[in-house]
Amino acid sequence: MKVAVVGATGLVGTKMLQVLAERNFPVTELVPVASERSVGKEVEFKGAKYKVVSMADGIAAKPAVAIFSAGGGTSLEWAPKFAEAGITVIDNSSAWRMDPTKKLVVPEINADALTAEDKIIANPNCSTIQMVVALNPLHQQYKIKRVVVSTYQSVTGTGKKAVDQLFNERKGAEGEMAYKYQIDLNVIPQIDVFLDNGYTKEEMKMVKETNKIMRDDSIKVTATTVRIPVVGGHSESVNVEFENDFDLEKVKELLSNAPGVVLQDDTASQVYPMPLWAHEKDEVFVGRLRRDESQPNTLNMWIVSDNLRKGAATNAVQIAEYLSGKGLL
Ligand code: 2RA
Repeated sequence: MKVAVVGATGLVGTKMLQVLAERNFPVTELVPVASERSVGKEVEFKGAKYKVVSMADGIAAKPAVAIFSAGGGTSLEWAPKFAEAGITVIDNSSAWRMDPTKKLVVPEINADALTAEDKIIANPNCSTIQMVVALNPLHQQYKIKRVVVSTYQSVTGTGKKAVDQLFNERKGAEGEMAYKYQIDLNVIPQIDVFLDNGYTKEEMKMVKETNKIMRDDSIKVTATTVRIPVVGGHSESVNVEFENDFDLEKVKELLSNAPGVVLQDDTASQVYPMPLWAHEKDEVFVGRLRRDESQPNTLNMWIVSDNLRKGAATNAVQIAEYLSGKGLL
């Protein structure tokens, strides 16, 4: 299958190539696409070098699927052009996520909604993906009423410039700033821009995307999203109130058997999810499971995942795998 990766030279695009290769997605020809200033650069895929082409040449190459990670503006402009040419777009930007005519997909939860007519498919925000993968099996069993989440997000979620800022600061070197403030030895309680309601855009993504992916607008979500000087993945402290009471052992069993989830919950041995361990892994790691003793039917959990993998590249490639497996491409 001919596969285009749009935004192939960025942090997520590079990870897309790595994940496509690792998972042995049946790529017969790779079409790396990027903005004009990257055209002609080379990217590596399965040991071979490929020249980056322009958007127009990417469409002309007629791939079956194009995985976009090129920012919202580019996606708004170009995804419809790819789709009109019959190419299925899986888009990692926020451009189409809340469009009611587009599906927002986490394969473990709602891939069954996909049809051959879906030509632009949205990949959710990283912090939302890892949370819903862990919440969905519990929602099926106990029905979630409300979620209170605080995140501890890796600088890789911002991109290469932010990773460089962190390591420059650590070395004491001058460099460009991705954030308004120093990130090393700091915590920044702002991810993306502030909205009129006082929340950030990232926080409201966690609210709205959760409802859409889990196909249940009755789930109430409130979020505080925070940037920390870490590169391995995003961590989340999640407090979940259920309609029904739960048994903690049964919760552990449900999570152990849930697709894409790894239970890492052995407090006696001080084993719990950490970005250091989640880095370069495709799963969502869950631990620190305990009853919230301050109110009934409420659980505390700690969720960690590599945001560039399950939070971006892996989820997008899994969507492509689903489409390919069902003959929808
Ligand atoms: C972040 N959620 O971590 C974003 C990336 N999509 O900033």
